[in-house]
Amino acid sequence: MTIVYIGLGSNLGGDFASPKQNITSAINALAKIKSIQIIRISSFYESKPIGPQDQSDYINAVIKLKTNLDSTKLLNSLQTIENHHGRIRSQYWGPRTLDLDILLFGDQIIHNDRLTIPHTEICNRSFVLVPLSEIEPDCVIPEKGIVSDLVSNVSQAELKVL
Ligand code: 5RU
Ligand code: CA
Ligand code: CA
Repeated sequence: MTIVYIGLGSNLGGDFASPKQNITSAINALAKIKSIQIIRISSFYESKPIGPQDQSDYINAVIKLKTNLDSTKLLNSLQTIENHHGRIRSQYWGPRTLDLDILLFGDQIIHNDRLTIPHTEICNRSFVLVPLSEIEPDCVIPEKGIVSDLVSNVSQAELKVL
């Protein structure tokens, strides 16, 4: 079994859902997969978009799970869930109904066509570090450090707990 941390984000509703409902629905979809057990769920955080700013505010969260899937199979499952939530890839870094990122996959360092783990920007983004440190302050990010130390180096004023 591998311990995995997933970052969730949404800043678009669909016809029937809000960003917050998209995050909740994605967690429920993950919980239904037999080879995945959810261990912890952070609070939901609202923040202004970072990167391209001509889009709506985001809801972000982080979950901890256990799985016997390999990283590629887990990625396939995440992308299926993104697609079921109406994810359309139009503009890079543009608005999305659902974004599911593998932040950490055990202690593995993975570089292939589809995955870079640890997620490259994990230590610069408060909307990832703050929820991650809420559920796992002692978490070690390979080659970067301990989450509770990293979080003190990012500005988190703009993050609002829901
Ligand atoms: C450049 C800098 C591009 C930071 C991106 C999210 C970035 C976001 C999100 C918030 C993006 C990638 N802003 N901007 N939450 N994703 N608040 O999940 F993150 S686009
Ligand atoms: Ca992504
Ligand atoms: Ca992302």
